[in-house]
Amino acid sequence: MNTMNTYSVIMLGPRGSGKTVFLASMHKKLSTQGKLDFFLKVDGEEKRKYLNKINKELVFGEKWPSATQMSELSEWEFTCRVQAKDLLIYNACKFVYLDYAGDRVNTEMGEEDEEFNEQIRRADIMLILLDGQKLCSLMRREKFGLEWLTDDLPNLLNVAQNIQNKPLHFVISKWDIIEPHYNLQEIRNVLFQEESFGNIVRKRNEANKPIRLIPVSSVGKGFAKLEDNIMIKNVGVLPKPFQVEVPLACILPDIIQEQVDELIERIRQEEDKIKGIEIKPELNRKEKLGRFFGSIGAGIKKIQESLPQKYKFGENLVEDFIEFVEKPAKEKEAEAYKRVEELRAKQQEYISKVVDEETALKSVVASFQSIENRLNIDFPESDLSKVL
Ligand SMILES: Nc1nc2c(ncn2[C@@H]2O[C@H](COP(=O)(O)OP(=O)(O)O)[C@@H](O)[C@H]2O)c(=O)[nH]1
Ligand SMILES: [Mg+2]
Repeated sequence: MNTMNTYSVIMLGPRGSGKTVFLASMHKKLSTQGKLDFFLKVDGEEKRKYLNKINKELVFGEKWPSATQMSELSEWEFTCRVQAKDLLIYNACKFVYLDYAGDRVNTEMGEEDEEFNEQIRRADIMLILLDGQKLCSLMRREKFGLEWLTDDLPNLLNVAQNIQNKPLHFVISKWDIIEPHYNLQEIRNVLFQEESFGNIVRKRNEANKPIRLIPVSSVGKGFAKLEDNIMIKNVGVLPKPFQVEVPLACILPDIIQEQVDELIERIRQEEDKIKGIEIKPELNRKEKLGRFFGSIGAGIKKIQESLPQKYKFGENLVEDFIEFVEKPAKEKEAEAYKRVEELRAKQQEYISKVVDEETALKSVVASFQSIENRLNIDFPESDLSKVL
């Protein structure tokens, strides 16, 4: 019997945007036990070998890994694991990435593709890769970039609308190429110039749904350079993957937010119907819980009980989330600094208590929170949830 919690990620990006290299680099960084308290194991010998091969080509090959080798291998299952104090290894949960090859993201794709739509419905989160190389071109108002803005981006956003209320991550690939010239705020401003981007962000802001913009680099600074729009590897430089673990780490914190909010809203509507008490939607989460359950503590307990098994990570977490998410955007960065130590302590406490799958999951969620918190410090512009 396999009861491990599984979360599925639908990953979209046109051909060449960096999906395969990103997965290989994330796998490399997270499959060895390093500074992080958790690690990944890709399911299937063949897939493990494949990712390792891609990574080897990436690091040592004269050329980049070839793009076409793997159309049939589009589903990747990563088991997230923790080594406890007793050195035993426990599984915590599983992430399934569906790599949607670029060709599927085009104007013709849409309602007719039932299988794809079903996969979107079943997914817990959508990850959209924004090609950093194209973004760089766009910043320079070059043809490639403008084409990307007017063709690729609207197509991607078209598909993104179908994910509806689930968390949405825009991951900017090839950040190493952008970073010497532009910062995230500048990139964000340019994206907002595309109306459909602004619209999707606005809609999600109004509905209070998680949305992020996360820069990553599968190779890190100095590994490659762009010459006439061709990506060239510098000789003798080893890759230092940048933030490749961050999108993964933000999945569960964002799912928790979305689930908790959904529950609060459902309770609000029920209370409204049953008792005929009209509860103003603009009350904040804590105020609502207090009104419904007499106290915030009781509300949190109730929320924790009502969450589907797959999203139960402990009362502490629900409370933590409600505390933090209520902070006004301007206070969030300062708050993130304050939370570094607190989260580190929590992480240490949780890892010391790992004795089974359930406690392993709590422990990885605590690690994820630390990583997410670090993102809020390093890139406050990354959070698109309260911008418009
Ligand atoms: N500089 C840089 N180039 C990258 C990075 N990731 C991918 N690339 C380039 O983009 C190409 C396409 O990446 P790939 O993962 O095959 O794209 P996919 O078609 O989306 O799977 C690679 O061959 C590299 O030239 C990165 O992090 N930094
Ligand atoms: Mg690929």
